[in-house]
Amino acid sequence: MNERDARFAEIGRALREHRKFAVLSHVRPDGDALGSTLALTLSLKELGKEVRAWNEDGMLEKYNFLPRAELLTHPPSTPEDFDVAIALDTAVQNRSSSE
Ligand SMILES: [Mn+2]
Repeated sequence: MNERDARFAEIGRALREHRKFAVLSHVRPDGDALGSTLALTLSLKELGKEVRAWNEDGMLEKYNFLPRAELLTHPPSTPEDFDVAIALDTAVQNRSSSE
C-alpha cells in the first residue's frame, strides 16, 4: 500500500472505530465547505454514528436546498465531547473558528 492509500485507510479506521463525531468546515463557508460537511455527516449517520455538523457561520440561506440542510447549525455555546472532530475544506487548523 502506498503512503496515500495508507493515510486513507487510517482515516477509514478512525471513522469506523469511533462513535461520536463533530464535522466542521471553514469560516465564511462556500458551497464546498457546506456540501462536504453535510455529505460526510449523512454518510456517518448512515453508519449509525452520532454526528454534529457545525459551522461558525451556520448554514447559508442560498444552500438551504442541500439535502438535510437543517442538520448544519452554528456550534452551541455549551461545550460537547466527541471521539473525533473532522475539519473539511480547511487547510489550516485555525480556519474552522473565528477565534
Ligand atoms: Mn471552501
